[in-house]
Amino acid sequence: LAEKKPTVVFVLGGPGSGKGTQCANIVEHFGYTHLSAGDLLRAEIKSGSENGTMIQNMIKEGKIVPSEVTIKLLQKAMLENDNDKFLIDGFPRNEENRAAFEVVTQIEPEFVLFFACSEEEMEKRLLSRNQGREDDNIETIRKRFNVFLESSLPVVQYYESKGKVRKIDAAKPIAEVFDAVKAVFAAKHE
Ligand code: UP5
Ligand code: MG
Repeated sequence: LAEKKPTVVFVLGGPGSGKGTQCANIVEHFGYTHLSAGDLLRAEIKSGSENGTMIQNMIKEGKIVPSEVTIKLLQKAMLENDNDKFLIDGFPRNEENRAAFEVVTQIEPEFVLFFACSEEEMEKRLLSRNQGREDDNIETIRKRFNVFLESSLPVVQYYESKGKVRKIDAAKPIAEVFDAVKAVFAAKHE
């Protein structure tokens, strides 16, 4: 993977901030491949892998799955894809995730797209999503919010200190959020 030297953009933001929704738009307009760490973990549960039960229990509790597991899935997905630019959605979620990914892959993100949104709005979105996600119930949602504040926001702050964060107001309607996202990617291609 180090030889492939892909371009990576991390897409971060609280649960329900719109990461997946906006990644789909970015893929369409800018030719990235979207890798959602959460989707990869959920696929692992479905495939009946030996880690499946552990992953399922952690997601139900809103906890962060050990980085070896997630990084392996991300690496495999990048190696199996011919594209050289990836959106990594929902990872890294804590300092350990971040540091381990750098050491293992030798990849640093080009920048970090950060979707800022109030908990009130995110809660409303998650409770009305209706996609049958086992973590979209109010008890698990509260846990996810706590983990985000305690463990994931520090990762955003770390990248902020390196000047890599592109912060987006994600509380607006989907099309307006994407206008702001487009401006970030357009600036990159100038
Ligand atoms: N919606 C989206 N944008 C909207 C807008 N602007 N206005 C109004 N509605 C909007 O959107 C959520 C809902 O809101 C949708 O119904 C959408 O239509 C609507 P979505 O785009 O799905 O938001 P997203 O930020 O992707 O929300 P998601 O729930 O996927 O975020 P999480 O970060 O909670 O979930 P993820 O799948 O990344 O992780 C789930 C769990 O997996 C974690 O809690 C953790 O246990 C585990 N995990 C790890 O352990 N390690 C990892 O690296 C990754 C995950
Ligand atoms: Mg998502």
